[in-house]
This record gives sequence, C-alpha cells and structure tokens, in this order.
Amino acid sequence: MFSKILIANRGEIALRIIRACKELGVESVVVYSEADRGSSYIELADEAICIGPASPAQSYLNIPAIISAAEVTDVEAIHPGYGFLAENAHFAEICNDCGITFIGPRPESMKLLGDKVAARELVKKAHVPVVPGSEGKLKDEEEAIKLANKIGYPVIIKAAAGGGGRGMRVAHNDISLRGAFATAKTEAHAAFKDDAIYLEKYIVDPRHVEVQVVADKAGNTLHFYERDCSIQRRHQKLIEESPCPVIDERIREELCRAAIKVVKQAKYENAATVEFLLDKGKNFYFIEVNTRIQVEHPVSEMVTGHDLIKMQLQVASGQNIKLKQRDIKHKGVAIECRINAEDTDRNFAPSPGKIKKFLLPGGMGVRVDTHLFQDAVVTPYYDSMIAKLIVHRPTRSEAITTMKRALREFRIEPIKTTIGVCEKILSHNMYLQNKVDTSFIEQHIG
Ligand code: MV4
Repeated sequence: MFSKILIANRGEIALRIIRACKELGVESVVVYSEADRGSSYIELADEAICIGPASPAQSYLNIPAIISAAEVTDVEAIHPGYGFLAENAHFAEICNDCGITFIGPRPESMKLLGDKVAARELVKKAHVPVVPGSEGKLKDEEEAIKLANKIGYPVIIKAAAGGGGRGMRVAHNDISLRGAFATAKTEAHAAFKDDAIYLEKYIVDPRHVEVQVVADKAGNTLHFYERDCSIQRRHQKLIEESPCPVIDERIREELCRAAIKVVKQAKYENAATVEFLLDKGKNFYFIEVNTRIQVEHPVSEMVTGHDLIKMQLQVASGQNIKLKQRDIKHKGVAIECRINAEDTDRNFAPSPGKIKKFLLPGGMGVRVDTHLFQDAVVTPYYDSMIAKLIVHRPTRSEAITTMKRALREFRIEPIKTTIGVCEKILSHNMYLQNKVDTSFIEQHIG
C-alpha cells in the first residue's frame, strides 16, 4: 500500500478519499484553491497546499501546479476523484512519467473508452448488446440517411468524443437528420476539437442503469451490481438507487456479466462504471463506460458493504483482489439524493452563500457525505452539489420512508437547495410505482 497520496480534488469527494486513507494508514495531501481556504478537508488531511486562484483552470485543472505539489510533498500516487482531471488521459500519462501512480485506469484505457465509437466496436467484440447503429464513425450525410432508413426513425447522432449527454441530436425523419448531421458535426468540432459523430437508434424514454466494476492489475474483475439513475434533469442525476427496481434476478445477472465482459475486453484496471439504457421491454443496451469513481458510488457501497475508494487504492498499489464474486452479496435497498445549492424556483440556478444553519439528519440507515458545516461558505466557482444523503434499508418502501424523514430533518439555511424537489419526487406516485424513466423530471417536476 502507498504510504502517502495526493488528492487532486475538492469538496465531499476530497473528504471521502481522506477517510479511506485514514483507515488504510495512508497519509493524505490535499491541494486547494484560494476559494476553498477554510474547508473541512484541509483541516482533516495530513498536509494541504494552495495551488492557485478560484478559477478551475488555474487550480484544480492546473496540471503543473498539481504535479509540483505532488513532488514537493513526495507522494507516491494521486487520486483524481471525479470531474476535473479524473478522465484526462494526458494527466494520467504525466503522472506516470513523473513516477507518480495515477489512481485510476491506464491512460490507454481512458483514451480507448473516451472515444465512444471505439468503445462501441470493442463492446460488440465482447458480444455485449449495443444500440443498433453505425459501424464506426459516420462518413457522410448519405450514409446517415441510408442507415436511419434501415434501422428506422427516430435516431440519435452523438459525438464520438462526447458522453454524458453532450453533443447529441435526435432526428425523426430524413429532413431533420440532414440538419442534425450538420449541427452535431459543427458542435462536436467546437466542443471537442473532434468532429467524429455516430448514429444510434433512439431509444424512447429509457431507464438509465449502470454497473459498478472494479478490476485489479492481474485482470480479476468484480461487479458491485447496478444502480438505477433514471431520475435526472438535463443530464444531472438527482436520485440514484440500487438495485434497479424493475429488473429481475435473471436480467440483473446478465447485465452485470455484460459489464464484466466490457471491462475485461478493454483490459481495464481500477474502478469503472458501465452504462446501459433499459428500454420498455427490459432489453438493455451498452452506451458508454465512465473511467472514474462516480458521485453515486456510495449507493453500491451500502448495498454490498464494500469500500470502493479503499479498493481503488488497493488495486492501484498493485494488490490483487482476494474477494470472489460470490462473496459480493447485494443486501437491501440504498437510495441517494443529491443536495445541490440551487434555486429550484429559478430554473435550478446556483444558490451560493454563507450557511448560517446546518443540521444533519441521522439515525438508522442514514449516511451523509458532505464537507460542509455551519458557517461554511458555498462559493459560485464549482459544481453546486453540497451533500449526498444516502439511506440503506431492507426494502424499497422502508428506504423511501427513511429518506423522506431524513430530508425533512436536514436544515440548510439560508441558501436554496434541491431538498424540496427530492421530497416531491419521493412522494410521487410514479416513483413509488416504478414508472419513472429519464423524462420523468421534465414531464412531472419541471
Ligand atoms: C441515448 C438515448 C436514447 N437512445 N441513446 C444521454 C446521456 C448519454 N450518456 C446518453 N444519453 C442518451 N443516449 C440512444 N440510442 C437517451 C439518452 C438520454 C439519457 C440517458 C441516460 C440518462 C438520461 C438521459 C436523458 C436524456 C437522454
């Protein structure tokens, strides 16, 4: 195991990684921006280094500053958390060149899976179902039209370098497809300096289901079951749960095995999330792989009892996983609500400010991952997520009851948060009856 690592992130995930370090006997160094001075994780880490001004480009994305901090503090590894540099293959390469272990996949895996067209082709080779669509990238408009007529409308055009919902265009006929082709290509070039696009059959109102996987350097690959992340607004997840409430044991087994096949085919190491769409007929289709630990990982930790951040450190340091798949049991139901500093009456606009009152929920089956406290300041510079409230109960209905109780207990004043919206969703008949899909918020919450 490493003796000392650096955390190239902030907020709740910095604190989450520090906690794993403490339990493993690993010293932790955090880097922080001027805007984050006074944060709880700076207090709790063994060392802290200010790396620049508030702007992410000058701090949390500032590779030279982060590498310098790593050299000065003499760490053996860097954990990137999520966001910022977590999926930047160039950064992982620089870490490795400097003799610092990047706690995550090899740069080649990040490049391969970051290219969604390459990932699709790889997944097909593993005999895992992908959404019907183009072979490789689209050459021209005529190829797109021919293909769309073969597989049938609606279709969706996506950027090869995209992901997470960026650079997508839906088309319902030849005319709109011509338009979508041109805009998608221009947008992809502007956003990613790569105009490669591909086409898929558009799955109408799917559920978003993803599988948590961890692999070691020897190729031992384990899954930690699935999370249903269908409750999202504009590609920002609001509520996640495990297990997915609409699939049976047979489909769950197939889905999780498919995810393992994908990760093995990529000769991947460390933590990954394999994303699928689930259609109304309960057919699942691979869409993409996220090559990082995700915000919603606690949901999988609660239902399996395994610490995924510790496992990331263990496999990155070269330890092989001793655990067997049959030892990973799924127990009960976990739900996570993301608490964002946003004004839901003003189109979810950021709502920064000083927190005057901060009372955390607790009790049976309640976990709160947050770096905040009374008198802390929520700045406008970064992601608006300020806390994750996770519950773990024997059944879904008990988990919902506990979550509603915990949401009502939570006091964050005077800033506006998504607590109210989460309560509203958890009381909605559609949610209780498992009738939600990725269009739920738009159609029923706004
Ligand atoms: C799709 C789709 C329907 N059909 N692909 C959005 C995020 C990105 N990871 C993939 N996304 C979608 N891809 C096909 N072929 C619908 C979505 C989609 C979506 C997916 C997951 C969660 C929320 C979503 C909201 C809108 C659209």
